[in-house]
Amino acid sequence: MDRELNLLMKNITGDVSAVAGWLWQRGWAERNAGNISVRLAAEELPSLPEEPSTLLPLPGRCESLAGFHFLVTATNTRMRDVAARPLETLLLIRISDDGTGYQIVSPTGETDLRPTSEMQAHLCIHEMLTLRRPDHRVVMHTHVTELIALTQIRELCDAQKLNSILLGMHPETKVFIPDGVGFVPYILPGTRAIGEATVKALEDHSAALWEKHGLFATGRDSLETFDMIDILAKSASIWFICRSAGYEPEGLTEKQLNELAKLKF
Ligand code: 2HA
Ligand code: ZN
Repeated sequence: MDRELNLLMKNITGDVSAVAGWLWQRGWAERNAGNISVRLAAEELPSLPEEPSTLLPLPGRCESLAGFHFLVTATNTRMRDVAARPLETLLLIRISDDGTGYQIVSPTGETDLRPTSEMQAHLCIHEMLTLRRPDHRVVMHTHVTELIALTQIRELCDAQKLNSILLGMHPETKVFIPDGVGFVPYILPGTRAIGEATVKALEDHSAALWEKHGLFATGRDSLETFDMIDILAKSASIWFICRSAGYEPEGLTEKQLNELAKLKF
């Protein structure tokens, strides 16, 4: 591999591979569960050699992302392998100038690796983020057991009900995820329809919970995005622990939540 490209890949894959390992260790990434994409900033991409590589079709047109580079987990990749072998499991791609296709920049040469099966959702979300929240460059999807379990309870399948639980279980949740999560009713994964529904849910939230499937979260970097997922999982665990012990958790009061809303970090 070209020396400059190799160095670039080492720099940009470090945090993603660390987080991939944590997702696996936390039990939120069974088999090939989960996927991560990062929109790269121009300054992260020192003049890469213009190697002609095959133009591959994107699942849907996304003109507003034309020319952007993304680091993205390959389909059928295990998070534990992303942690152990990032250069063999992460793709660096460039969206074509007309937004209909992409080229694989790394690895160089012929490769069977292709972007995540949830690429549609990732691209739809990145399109929305570049317009509404351009500092959020990371999109992370993972199967957080505790959060999925909440969506197996029909009466909780509603953003307001989920947030009244999640925000009330621990002060940190209100402080770091003040708007809580959006909710996406069950839709077949890997489709544009679920991508569009997720974009809608993420317009007012930094995370969206897919019914009976998992979480999509966005953030400025991989570590911040992981932290948010971790905090949400903690809240859900506290709720289940109280319920399993036979008690209805009290939750923080309105006054306590209002106080926390004013805290600055
Ligand atoms: O990447 O998690 O939703 C595998 C999945 C699909
Ligand atoms: Zn999934």
